[in-house]
Amino acid sequence: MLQTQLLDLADDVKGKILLVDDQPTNIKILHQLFNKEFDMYMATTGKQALEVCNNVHPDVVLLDIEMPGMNGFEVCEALKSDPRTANTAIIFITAHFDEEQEVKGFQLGAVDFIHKPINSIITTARVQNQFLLKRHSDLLRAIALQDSLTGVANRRQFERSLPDSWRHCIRHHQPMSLVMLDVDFFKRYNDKYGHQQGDDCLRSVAQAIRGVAGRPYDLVARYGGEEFVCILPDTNLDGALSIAQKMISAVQDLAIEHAESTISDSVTISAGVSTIFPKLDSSWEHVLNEADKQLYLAKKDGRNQVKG
Ligand code: GH3
Ligand code: MG
Ligand code: MG
Ligand code: MG
Ligand code: MG
Repeated sequence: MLQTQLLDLADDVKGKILLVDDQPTNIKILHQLFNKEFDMYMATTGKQALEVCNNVHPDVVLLDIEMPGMNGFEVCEALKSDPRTANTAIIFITAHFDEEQEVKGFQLGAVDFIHKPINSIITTARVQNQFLLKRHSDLLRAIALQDSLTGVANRRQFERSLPDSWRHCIRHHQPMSLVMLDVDFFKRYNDKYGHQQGDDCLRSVAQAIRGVAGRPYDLVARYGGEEFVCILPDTNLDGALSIAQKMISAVQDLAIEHAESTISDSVTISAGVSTIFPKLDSSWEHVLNEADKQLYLAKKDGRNQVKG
């Protein structure tokens, strides 16, 4: 997974540009400038722009300010406040220089302004610069926050995400669950099949676990060694137990031979679940310890099961 994600960021993969303007003639001019080099997407309203961003995740958005309904500033604000689209590079297109508007645009998180009438050389240079910056920061983020073996989030990303999910659940008065997962008898697996195959096994297990935690705000991270952790915002204990059980089944369905396991013919995992209604004065270390405790109980009770 990591490989494919990094490949997506390679220079030979086409970037994506979204053009947003209520006047199709403006879109047409910009389209002609970038059409050869980039995959192009178009929107004539703010609402449509948000839909396209959520679906295709463009690298750069060229955004008109004056539009009926949702204007460009509102679109920018919405994109920046959603973690899934917050990294999009937003360049405003304006009819003329207006200092107040530019200050506002930069404060909302835009990276640049382009003024009409469009100068093709300047516009192309600015968009290409922003596109390259975006790609490089995507690459750095992927390296810094992904586990290089399995492609899921690494522990650093887990530690960054946990307070965010915590705050989200406080704000929305929702429970938050954590699932700790650990591969059963993995030392024996390595001893029997070798470290290389052990690594392959961890990759497959990680993908199987991630395949289950599929909602946009769920996070699966490699916590260390053969342990994974999953943050499930807006999820109560029953929901989390059911997700953990699906993860256990998904790993069993991989049917990775494990001749040295005393509980199954194939690789299995155990899971511990902990749920809390986060409060400002409660600590998330407690939830983590509790999930760990439940995982220990699952191991003690025979493995290949969840406790919570
Ligand atoms: P239990 O069912 O109680 O969890 O037993 P276990 O053998 O899985 O647990 P233990 O903690 O004794 O061993 C974990 C093993 O995981 C030891 C270590 O060699 C292996 N391991 C940790 N990280 C990696 C890795 O990145 N690659 C490989 N191949 N093995 C790893
Ligand atoms: Mg307009
Ligand atoms: Mg372990
Ligand atoms: Mg252990
Ligand atoms: Mg283990």
